[in-house]
Amino acid sequence: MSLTPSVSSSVDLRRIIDPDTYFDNNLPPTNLQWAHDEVARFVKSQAPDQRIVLVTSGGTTVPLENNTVRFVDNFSAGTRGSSSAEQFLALGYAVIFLHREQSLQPFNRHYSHSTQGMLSYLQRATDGSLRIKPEWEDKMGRDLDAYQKYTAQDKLLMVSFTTLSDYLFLLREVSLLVAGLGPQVMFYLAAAVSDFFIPSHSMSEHKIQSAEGDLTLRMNQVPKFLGPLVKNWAPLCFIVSFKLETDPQLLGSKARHALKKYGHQVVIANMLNTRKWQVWLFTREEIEPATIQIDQSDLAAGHDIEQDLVKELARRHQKYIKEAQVSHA
Ligand code: PAZ
Repeated sequence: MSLTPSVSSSVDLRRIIDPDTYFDNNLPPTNLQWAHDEVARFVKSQAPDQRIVLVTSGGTTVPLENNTVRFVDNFSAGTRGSSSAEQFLALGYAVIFLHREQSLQPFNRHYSHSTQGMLSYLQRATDGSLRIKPEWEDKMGRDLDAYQKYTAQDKLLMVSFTTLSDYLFLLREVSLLVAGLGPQVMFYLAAAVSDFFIPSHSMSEHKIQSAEGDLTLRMNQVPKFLGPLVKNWAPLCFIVSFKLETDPQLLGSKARHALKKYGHQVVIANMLNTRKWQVWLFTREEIEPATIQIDQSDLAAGHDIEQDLVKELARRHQKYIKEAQVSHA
């Protein structure tokens, strides 16, 4: 069975992959209005000079059927995003955490996806009560305290997505709500967003039937939303995008190409297999990228590369805010 888009005219096809018309041709997520209200409330509750970061995290799914039984997914667990959110909070940022549902979340991330499961952290005490195992008490206590502190201070807002379409609608909504704050807002776009999708009207309505034989999928290219984000939705904000490759020959040129094409502030380049201990930070101003690297032994001892990466980005963001203030004065 072929899922080749049913539209025959190339004019129609161009309309579908145009970022401006994407939102007219695809359905918004059910939590869009909730997200709008919550983000508006969250932004309003912050002090006027509060630095805010939108962290996107985890992978988008691409449904194959409108009544979705099957979908295309990707590898991202949300490690980068959830760890980075913790680091941003520690540096005083208010964090909007736009994440894939069920992916890793700040502070919870060490326990929720443990290979042994949640129960491996617990034991029965002699009096029959349920206790955290002594070896986990300190770490869990610290994570619990941090999570409760930031939540009580209204510094962490979680918004979830599942599909590519959910993600794009929510990204636009949040961008438009925070854009008015200008330079004090950072976008940290670590989510692994699909490059290909099947437009809603080209998808099989119901579960694809195996009785019809082999399945051939034809997917359209996802419109490049970094362009509208940088130019129209949040032109004054500090925007950090990510570039992931598996072929080292491509990484640098693609990172530079993105900076040139979209004109935003930073591209973080990483390779699939080394992303947890090595990233490169590209800007338009610097000819050579800055390398951020940790020892693999540090990683094993609990030092995440995001500590160094986020610290460096926060430093550059502060400079960006200062420069914007000077040029505004
Ligand atoms: O979620 P994770 O920690 O396993 O992976 C992080 C990442 C590789 C998805 C991120 O660093 C990244 O590069 N995001 C952008 C991917 C892209 O090029 O679309």
